[in-house]
Amino acid sequence: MKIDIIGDIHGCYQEMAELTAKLGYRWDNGIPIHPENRILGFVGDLTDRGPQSLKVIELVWQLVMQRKLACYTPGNHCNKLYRYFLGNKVQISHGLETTVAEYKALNKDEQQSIRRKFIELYENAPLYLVLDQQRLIIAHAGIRQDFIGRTDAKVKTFVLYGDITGEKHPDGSPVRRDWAIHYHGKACIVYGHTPVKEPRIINNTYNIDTGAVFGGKLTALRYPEMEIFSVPSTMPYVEEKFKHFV
Ligand SMILES: [Mn+2]
Repeated sequence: MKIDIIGDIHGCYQEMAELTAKLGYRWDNGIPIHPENRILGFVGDLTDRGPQSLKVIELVWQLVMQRKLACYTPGNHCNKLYRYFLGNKVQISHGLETTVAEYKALNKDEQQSIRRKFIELYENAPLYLVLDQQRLIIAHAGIRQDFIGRTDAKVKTFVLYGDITGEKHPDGSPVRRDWAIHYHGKACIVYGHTPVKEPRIINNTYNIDTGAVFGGKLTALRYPEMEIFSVPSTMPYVEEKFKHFV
């Protein structure tokens, strides 16, 4: 299987379009198509904070549900937006406010259309993707080796939020353990969720969330070649959002 896996987009549609062009996809009728049968993969967190979240949903829905040219697994922001669209009471914060503002600016028919598409995309997505005869796993915040194959609540929390301890840093952000340094599995794990300045590659795990929405870059991993492609972000740079590993 030949797949180009794209990190957390968070509404950065323009960067995503540029990145697919850099990867050799040709935009035909508003859809990126690779001349050599490659597909796209999305690690989740399509929306929130960035300028064009709904356009990203529309495109990923078309690629995954209509054209079967991509695979997608949800992130924590996707999960929250899904609950919002179901009518659940969720806090409109941490970037969801931008997606909701875009949504509210639409007319009723457009609202219904994007809401249905996102619900369909989300409900058809696995908690994490197991691809290429289990040699490749795509999980939003990563996955522990012993969780692979499981889909219970504990695993759901892990793949959406990472290895959280329940504690918080002084700035209110959750404390996350560094699961990747303990990973020794054979499968390659591609994930995002924690913005890093450069892709973090350790023990066959690839964090490709290079903070596009915080002014970093949008990154793709070309599999199985394991080549990295990035485009710079147009968003203002927010240094404190990037995690530095020692
Ligand atoms: Mn996330």
